[in-house]
Amino acid sequence: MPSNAELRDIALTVARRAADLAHLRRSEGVEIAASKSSLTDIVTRADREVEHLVREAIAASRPRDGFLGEESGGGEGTSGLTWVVDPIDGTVNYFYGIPAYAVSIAVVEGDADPQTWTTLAGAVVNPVSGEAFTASAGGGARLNGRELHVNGDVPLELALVGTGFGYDATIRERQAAFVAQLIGKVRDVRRIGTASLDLCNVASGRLDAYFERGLNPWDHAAGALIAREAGAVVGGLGDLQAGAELLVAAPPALYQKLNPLVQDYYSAWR
Ligand code: LIP
Repeated sequence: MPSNAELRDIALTVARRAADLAHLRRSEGVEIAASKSSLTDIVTRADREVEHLVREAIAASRPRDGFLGEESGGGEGTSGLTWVVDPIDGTVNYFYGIPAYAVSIAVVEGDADPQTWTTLAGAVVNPVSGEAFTASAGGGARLNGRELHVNGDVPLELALVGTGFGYDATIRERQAAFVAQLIGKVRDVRRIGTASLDLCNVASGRLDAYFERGLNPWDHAAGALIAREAGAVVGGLGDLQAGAELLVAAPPALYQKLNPLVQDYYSAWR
């Protein structure tokens, strides 16, 4: 079994190659290939091409590992490891040319289920800025090789909080209703549109906290490890691990202040 650091280095090498391709395709113009859960939930030809590159590169390097990708689905392995990949997280930003999208690659031990997996390593690369966020379990988090640490404690009213919204309009309205309740209690809210970068922003102190309901496993697999290794608490709804039901990430003291507000709202969500 390779070390977590070796797995991190594989994730970073492949993520950088994928980011170069995503950036090139963006410069050539982006076409929508299809829509998924709703008309606004789009997939571009580049999403599919980038995921193919990632899947081929990982298969060459780690042929016995499993794979779970946003666009090409799952593939069982025999090694006990599974690579969890979002080829272009922040697809809408990518389509509009907003420079806040990322290649997110994580490797987990166990089933590809956020409730049971153990994340061993991950990399999140922003193709526009070239920023490469990485982490290995127990090995810390880095941005372009520089160690990352979350912000120190801030009172709730001075916290800059990131969040996001789903592709279903009815769900978006309910998520926005909570933001309307929260926004007067914190410094401000940011909706960047890319969960993996939101989690890296918590890790690097560019956000004090982040929460979102409705994320897919590939959206948060790498970013959650990077945030945790930088000192954040990353939790889910109630006793659940971070996942589709809810993800909350913040330094420990702020987590204790923010999480009860988010739990109160989302625990009543039916
Ligand atoms: C996106 C997430 C983001 C969320 C968006 C979308 P995608 O993932 O990263 O946090 O708010 O609605 O789900 O679809 O771009 O891979």
